[in-house]
Amino acid sequence: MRAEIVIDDDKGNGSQHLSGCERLVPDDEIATVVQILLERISIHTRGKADMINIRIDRINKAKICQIPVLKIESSEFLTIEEAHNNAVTSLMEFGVSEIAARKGVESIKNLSTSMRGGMMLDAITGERIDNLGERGVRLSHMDCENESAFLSFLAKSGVGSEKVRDAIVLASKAAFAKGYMAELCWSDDPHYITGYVASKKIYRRFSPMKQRENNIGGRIFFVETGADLNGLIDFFEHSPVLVQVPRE
Ligand code: PML
Repeated sequence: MRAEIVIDDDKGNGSQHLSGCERLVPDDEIATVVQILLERISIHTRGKADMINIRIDRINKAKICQIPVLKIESSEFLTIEEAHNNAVTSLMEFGVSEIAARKGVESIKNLSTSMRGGMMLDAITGERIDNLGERGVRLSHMDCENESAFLSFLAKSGVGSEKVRDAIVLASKAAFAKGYMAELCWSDDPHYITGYVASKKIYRRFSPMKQRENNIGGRIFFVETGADLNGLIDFFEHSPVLVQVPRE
């Protein structure tokens, strides 16, 4: 089963997506997992959400794909500019052109409001190639295969929060897609300034990617020129995956 919780903020002119989380679990764990996700959401919103949507879907177990977790690396820099430049260098190492990498950084910096999903850019030209507007492409149907093994893998890699857990599950799913080349992301959480660049093998964290108190963040997926975009979006949004950590 898939349990998803989404919180929205209704400002009177339609609702704005604030946050969400999901788990893929056997039927008998659904009630526990919904309770855990609700507690997590109430910590996040401190009870201020206008709307909390809980959605439970049945997933065909035979369709779930087991995929490997990305290797985690972390670097700290003195300035945002230095972190951005190093993120660009990493993107280039992962096959993205410099012009596309810089357009990716600028695309997030220039957002006037955070997007619910991510933008897809051609990895060579840096042109936006999806037509999903402000919604962007939103990855879902993903979880780690074994929560305690995953958390111990994260601890050994020197990271630990729920935010990082979810980002690594997401980046690992994205990296498994045909046509994907790399990802750039930083959070819209005003208290969180670490971001990352991911490739098909590595999740490389960079800090600081933005000023504290800045509540704008976003995701860019760099896509191989000529990739099957609809197939890629379908995989991102609908294919169930469980992320595995290396065996001890
Ligand atoms: C988000 O808030 O969705 C993005 C999380 C980025 C996590 C970066 C990290 O610390 O690894």
